[in-house]
Amino acid sequence: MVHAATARAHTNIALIKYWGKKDAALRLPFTSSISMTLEKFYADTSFTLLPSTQESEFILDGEQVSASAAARVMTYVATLQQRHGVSGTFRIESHNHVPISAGLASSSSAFCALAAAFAAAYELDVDRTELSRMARLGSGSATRSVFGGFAKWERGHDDETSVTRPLDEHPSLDLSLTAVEVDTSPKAVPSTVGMRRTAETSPYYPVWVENTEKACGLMERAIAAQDFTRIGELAQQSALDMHALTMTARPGFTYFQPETLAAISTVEALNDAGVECYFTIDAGPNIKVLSRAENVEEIANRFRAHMPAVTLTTTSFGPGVEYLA
Ligand code: 2P0
Repeated sequence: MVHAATARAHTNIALIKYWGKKDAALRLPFTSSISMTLEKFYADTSFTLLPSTQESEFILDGEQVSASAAARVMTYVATLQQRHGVSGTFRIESHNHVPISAGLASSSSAFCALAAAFAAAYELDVDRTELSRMARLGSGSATRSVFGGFAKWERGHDDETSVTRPLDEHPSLDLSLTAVEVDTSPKAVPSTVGMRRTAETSPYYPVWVENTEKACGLMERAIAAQDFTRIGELAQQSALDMHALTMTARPGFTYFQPETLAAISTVEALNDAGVECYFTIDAGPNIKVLSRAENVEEIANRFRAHMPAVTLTTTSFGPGVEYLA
């Protein structure tokens, strides 16, 4: 028995977005989604089995997490234990290397690293497909962080078939992502809540599902062709579709802030000036700009001039989940 393991998982950004579950308990999505795993942002998580006299604990960035705040993680581990026929108390120790200032969600890296550390600590015989299934149960987006480069979460139709597969783990494509943080205040509508409301109430939801499945097919082709322009166009459209959809929920809502629109205008101005770039936006007001590496400096300069308050972080493709110990 190994008793302890540490895993590193990188965050990913969806280029074709996941926005809605048809089965909340199993986190089965209505649509497939396609992502890019990011190099600079990751979580390192250790899972250690404890003697039965000790209680389970969760330590995040050096601080003990309160029972109520740790409830989602503890429930998740209990689910994994039950599914894999293992038991015992444990300590989870996680270090998040996702700067708050990047405005990137950390749940994808957090739950992926935890699933991997759990599997190794219990010496479970799981391949990466099975790991993607385990990560999915913690957070939908976490399933895609099992693989590096480009990955596709196939929506499937049940627990067995809703898994992630790599599209290109080591892309040679010249693609940079610049995270533009315009606002760090907490989200008014958490993504789990927002996607549920949208799927349950938007009259346009069936159109979203149909379009997103088509967009996945087109994105797969664009990735295979290493077509930067097509990848950027499709990613931007998927983000716009998702954010348009939230406004059509009942009641409608938006993650956009005035600065989000200013940032979109800045991307448009860059394109007008001949700098080809595209944006994507997750469940928050911050935008991420997709560009070629040679244009990163000019993009940063334009943002600093137009929006001096923003924080910028640039990265590119990251690897899949890996073990540190
Ligand atoms: C995505 N997002 O595809 C989409 C696009 C945000 C916008 O997945 O409820 O933390 O835990 O499955 O994965 C964020 O939601 O949601 C997300 P749950 P998750 O990346």
